[in-house]
Amino acid sequence: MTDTPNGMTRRGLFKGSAGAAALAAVAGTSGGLGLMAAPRKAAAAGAAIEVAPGQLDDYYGFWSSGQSGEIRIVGVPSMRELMRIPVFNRCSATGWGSTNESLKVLTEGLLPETKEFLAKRGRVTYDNGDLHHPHMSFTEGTYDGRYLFANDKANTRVARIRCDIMKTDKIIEIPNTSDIHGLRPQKYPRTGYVFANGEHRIPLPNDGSVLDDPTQYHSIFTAIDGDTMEVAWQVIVDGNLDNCDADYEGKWAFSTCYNSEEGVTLADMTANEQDWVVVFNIEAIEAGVKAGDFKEYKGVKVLDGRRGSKYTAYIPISNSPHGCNMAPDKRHLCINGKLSPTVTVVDVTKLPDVFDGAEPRSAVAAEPELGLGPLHTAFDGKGNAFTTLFLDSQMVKWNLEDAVRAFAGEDADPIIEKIDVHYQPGHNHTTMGETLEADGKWLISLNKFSKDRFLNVGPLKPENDQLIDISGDGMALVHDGPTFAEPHDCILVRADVVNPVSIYDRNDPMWEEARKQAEADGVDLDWGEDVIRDGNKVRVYMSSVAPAFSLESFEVNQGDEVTIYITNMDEVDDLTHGFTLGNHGVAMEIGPQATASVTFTADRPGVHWYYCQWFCHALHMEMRGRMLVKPVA
Ligand code: RUQ
Ligand code: CUA
Repeated sequence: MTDTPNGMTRRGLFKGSAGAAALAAVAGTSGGLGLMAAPRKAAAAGAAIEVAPGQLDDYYGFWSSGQSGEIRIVGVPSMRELMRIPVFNRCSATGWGSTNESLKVLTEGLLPETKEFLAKRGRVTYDNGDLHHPHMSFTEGTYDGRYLFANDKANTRVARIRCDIMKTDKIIEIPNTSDIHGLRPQKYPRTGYVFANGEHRIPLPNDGSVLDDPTQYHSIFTAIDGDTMEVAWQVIVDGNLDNCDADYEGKWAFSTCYNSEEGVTLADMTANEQDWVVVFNIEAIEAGVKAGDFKEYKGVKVLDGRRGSKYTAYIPISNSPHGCNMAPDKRHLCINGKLSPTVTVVDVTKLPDVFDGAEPRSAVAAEPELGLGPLHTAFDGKGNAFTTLFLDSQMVKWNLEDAVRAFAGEDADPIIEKIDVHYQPGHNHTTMGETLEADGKWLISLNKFSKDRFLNVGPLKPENDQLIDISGDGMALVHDGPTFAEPHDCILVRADVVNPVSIYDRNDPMWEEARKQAEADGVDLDWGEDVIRDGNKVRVYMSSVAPAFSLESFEVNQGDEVTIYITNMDEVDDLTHGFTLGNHGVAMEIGPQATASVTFTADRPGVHWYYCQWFCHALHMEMRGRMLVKPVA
């Protein structure tokens, strides 16, 4: 243990109800809560990891990006960033947020009152998102390569990304709750449900009739049907909801609560010595839905899961738990203490007894003291766990069975090794670590601060994602990877599980509306080049084959609402074209064999060039044409 200047042990500071006050005090004297642990030298200098040019990575990493609102695909172990998938953000390159196809995804799932709120401001959707948790769909306890799901904490949404084309295909806003944080797919028998936590408590309904009476605020747990992307049911809970996970038998879902106090200020929220993990009994909830034991709010079946309900159990956990991670041994759920130096291990085989009235803490199988600020835990599939220690800036490797034996009073030390990470780790993740196929090869530490690790780029510094080799007995840090704001979380998926296409299927549902419109206009969407006038609406159809658009010019009148449909008829791997219309704020990607469309008002008389912005050919610069806008006299 390390002594603080005032002589208290640092570990002692975070025990008990004085934790929050102590945190605040330390933050005040050392220039920030995050940086209290002095940087130390890396413990194990591993061999540099090298993936030779042209050699492929073994794993797809799917990285979230927090307030950037997108998902990033990173090759592991090379840590090369391979692609970005726009989700809740706008994208200048691909036109996500301005093409008709993306606007359909970004608008169709919004609640009516949100559409109205935005319309009054001349907007159709939000421009930002806060994407924390990307997770893949499961079949029988492991990834199945169909979809990714992700939350938007900023605007209470959940998105689905198709892994065949790596594009977002559905976004829904979750009613009756506020600020979706924890998100996990059901692991068994399949996804199935996608579980989503409303973190911040709000009144239900939140219509202004209740304002400053926090006793009437609620947090709500939501189950979304991952196939239809509709809300299946919701459960009201006591306290709040932070992170969540699901078991490997399809029986339970779990969420951490750091605000059992149901407070609205920092002091309120950290007052209690204990908070809890709430266990959702899926079978009981489904029976309750069938039996009509719910109230409907905004068309959603909402069940009451507050204490005493048959749908939930509340297991006390030391002050303000955060991460919630189910081990691939199918048995142990790890709840990370945050303000407590412990990880609480719940034995899920004991949960039926708890629902039958056994004392909730009787399900606790271990509670190892690991270090300061445990936030998230990952697994190697060999019985070991890796927990991030935010305040210690360390990764700790420990053994689950030894922790259980120590808790039972046997002479066992679960801690195997600690290494320094740089600095202040949040999430970590192991290869296939949240599945039954956890393979114990690599571990990622997503560090919130990079400080002195890279060239100074100004006051805003990158985060630092570190790669750790866990294939041997110990941990070896092998790579530092700076990242832009702010990869909260990632998953590492074996490459053979993910099989994206290289060329679109002409029948892809993404451009269904364009297909219907072309049919109504009697135009061949594939090869047609037509200008259809429909009142002051003008629809322009053209195809692109390197290095030319099939229309070298078209003419419209000032004030026309113009929709451009472009089909890329190239059938060649990696031959994406673009369409950028000068001085109109219009740009979009058109992948091989895809159709994309964009609508704008042609209000600037004159000649406007459009060009392809994807370097596609030696004559790429010449791949352009003119829009002639005739002034209205
Ligand atoms: S949880 S702060 Cu992923 Cu650590 Cu969002
Ligand atoms: Cu097509 Cu550049």
